[in-house]
Formats: sequence, structure tokens, C-alpha cells
Amino acid sequence: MPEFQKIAVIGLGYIGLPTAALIASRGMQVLGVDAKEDVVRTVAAGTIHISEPDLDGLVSKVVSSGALTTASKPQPADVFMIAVPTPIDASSRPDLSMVYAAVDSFVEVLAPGNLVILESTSPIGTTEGVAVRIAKMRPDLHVDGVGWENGNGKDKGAISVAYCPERVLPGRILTELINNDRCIGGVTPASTRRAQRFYKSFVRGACVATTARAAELVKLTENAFRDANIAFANELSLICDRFDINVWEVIDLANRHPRVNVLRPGPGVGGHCIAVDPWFIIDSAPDLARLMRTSRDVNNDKTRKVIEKAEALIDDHPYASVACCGLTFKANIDDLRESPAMEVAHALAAKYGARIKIVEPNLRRPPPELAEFGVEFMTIDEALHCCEIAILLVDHDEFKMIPLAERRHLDVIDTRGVWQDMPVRT
Ligand code: SAJ
Repeated sequence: MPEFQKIAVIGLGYIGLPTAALIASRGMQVLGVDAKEDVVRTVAAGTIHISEPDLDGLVSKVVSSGALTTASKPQPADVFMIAVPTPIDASSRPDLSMVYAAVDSFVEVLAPGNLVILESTSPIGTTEGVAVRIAKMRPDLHVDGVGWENGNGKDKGAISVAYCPERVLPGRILTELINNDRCIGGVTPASTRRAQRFYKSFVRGACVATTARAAELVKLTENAFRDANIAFANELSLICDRFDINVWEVIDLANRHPRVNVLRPGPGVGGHCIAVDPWFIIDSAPDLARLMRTSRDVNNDKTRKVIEKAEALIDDHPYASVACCGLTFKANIDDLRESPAMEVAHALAAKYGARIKIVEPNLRRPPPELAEFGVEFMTIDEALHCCEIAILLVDHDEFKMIPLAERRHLDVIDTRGVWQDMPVRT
């Protein structure tokens, strides 16, 4: 009999839902669990509540075949996979309440031999904390790695606990879920091996074994590394600005060096990962994580600098209409989470009201927090027609296609280097 037949995925968000659908398509029986009733209903109907290429077809298929069902509470299963958000609170400290709530939701239905996997981005030590929490709440069970009498895989009935971070890029989630390498860290080597066997049943990439604590730090390292590299690019853009040098040209030329790869400056760093995850390291080692802390500050500060620069330009042209081009946190998606473009548009809308026009080809209507300032939502063609200033905030394909002749009349702040063929302010 296969070792893993019934899988419960707790959290049907950007990671949980694609993972649940993928596992269901590999012949396992999956129960998708979410605390939000509307999410449970949407998925149960074979539809999706997030936008991700090819996900709608896959979910519809596995729901209609019966391989994926949904519920608001977990039921007994062989594997419990936790994929819930781990945000930061108002003081930039990790908020793990949803992880603990997920554990508490299935702890009563855990049975000997079950495998518990945490996929949510988590501070070092969280997976061990999950194992200890389960052991405390279910003293009748053996939890691998907790207590001297357990561990090392000797007890076949032990609960295994492991960490395996997701690393997929929004927009490429299904492809990357299958093909990316995974790092898998159990609270003991035996737990690692069990989790490895599970992932190998649906992942084509390598499933590399490590410890739970190392796996937690690997995930945080990836995003903190990217944050620091973007901070370098953002800092460079400010230096170039001061000396009136084109930063895009500098980066292009520097990157011709075989060992240099400067990333692209922007209006700041957005999304639910890169702007958040470094805090998980900074919070646990504030005295050591100096570069990571500075990188966060540099990237946040870049957004404020863009706002100041836009205000100066708009104040110089008191009768001009201003197009804010793009609101999402990166190109060609509809996701506004932690978006620096949104922060810039919000500050300008609050100050200049109806003079601000919003162009966002990936949304059907302006977000309510902008609409309240009386800003107009329009297409790029309308904005080219009626605006004298453009603040380019996201490098959407629709903007890249506008030829110089159609935007020559505009005064531009190009935060993404899309319209480089005209005088550029970054
Ligand atoms: N950005 C720049 N300049 C760049 C690259 C990105 O300003 O050169 C900005 C983007 O505009 C955006 C932010 O950074 O605002 C983040 O975008 P991203 O494409 O770098 O990353 P995410 O947040 O979509 O996904 C990241 C990925 N992590 C890494 O590339 C190390 C992804 O693989 C992770 O799975 C994901 O975080 C996650 O869930 O943690």
C-alpha cells in the first residue's frame, strides 16, 4: 500500500492551492482546508480565487475527478501540510499565530505514523516548536525528536515533523512546484527521509536533505539575499541621480563584467516575501544582521525618495495631469500586496486628488483606497492623451510597447528603466 494516500493541505492560498491541486493530480486523495468559508466554497466548485496561469484548469480537473475536496476543518490523513501566511506585525516581528492555529486545527485527528510538514516561511526553530507543541497537546503520541525515548526512526508509529520551504515565483508556480529543487529538513534524520519520500512522489527537481533549522534559514537566506541585491541597485540609482548619470546605462555596462550582475532598481521592494522575510532573520539576530537591516531600510527609503521626486515635479507643473503607470508589486500580475507602486500612487492621490490618473492594465477598477481621493482610472491610451506627466512605477508589457513618438510630450519619472530612450529620472 502506498505510504502517503491521504493528504490534508492547510491553507489554500498562493502556495497551498497549487500544491494541493498538483498532489491531487498525482493520484493522492487531497483535502484542502481553509479557515475562509468563501475560499472553501470557491475551490469546492472547481474554481479559483487567485490568479495564476494554468491553475484554473488543473483545479477544475482534480475537483471534478474527486481527487481534491475541501473543508473548513481537517480530517484524518497520512500527511498534514501547513501552507498558511506568516506575516510580520506592526513592529516587524514574525507573527506565527496562523501556523499554531493550523497545528491546533488538526492535532486532535493526528494518528500514529502521520507526517507533518511546514511549508510556510518561518523563523529558525519554528519546526521544532511545532513538534514540541504536538507532543504537549497529544501526550498519547510519540513525536519524532521530542523526548529521549523517541527519535531516530526506531518507532514506526512516531509522528514525523519536517520543514520544506516553497520557493516558487508567482506567475510560474505550477512549473516551479514540479521542477525546482527542494530542501527538506526534518526534526530528525528519520523525519527528513519520510518527508523526502513524500516530495519525491510529485517533485521532479532534486529533494535535498538537511536539518529543519538549516532549511528554515535557507528559505530566509534566498529572499534576504535578493533584498540586499535589490538594495544595492536602488542605492546605486540614487547615487547616479545625484551625479546626473543614467543608472540603466551604468548597470548595463557593469554587467558586461563576467562576474557582476547588478539587479534592477525600482520604486522599492514589494510582494509578500522579499519585503518581509529578511525581518525573520533580523528579529532573531539583530546584532549580526546589519547588512540585511540596512537593505530593508534602503529599499523602503527608495519608495519615499520616489514620492518626494514626483511631488517636486508635479509642484513645478501646477496645471498638469499626472499618470501613475502601474500599481502592482511587479510586472504583469494583479497582486497589490506590499506594493511600493501602490504606496507612491496613494501618497500622490492623497495630495493631488483628481489631478492623478491611474493606469493599471491588470485590474478592472481602481482599489477603493485610491478611489476615495477622486482619482480617475484609465487606459494607457487615455493617459497618453490627457496627461502631461507620467510616473512609471511598474514595467508592465503594455507600457514597454509605447513608442517614443507617443510619449515625447510627457515629463517622465521612470522608476523601472522602461522608457530609457528619453531623458530619464530614476
Ligand atoms: N525587484 C526589483 N528589482 C529586481 C528584482 C525585483 O525592484 O531586479 C522587486 C520587484 O519589482 C518586486 C520585488 O522586488 O517588487 C519582489 O519581486 P521578485 O520577482 O524578486 O520576487 P517575488 O516576491 O515575486 O518572489 C520571491 C522569489 N524569491 C527569490 O527570487 C529569491 C520566489 O522564488 C520565492 O518563492 C518568493 O519570493 C517567496 O514566496 O518567498
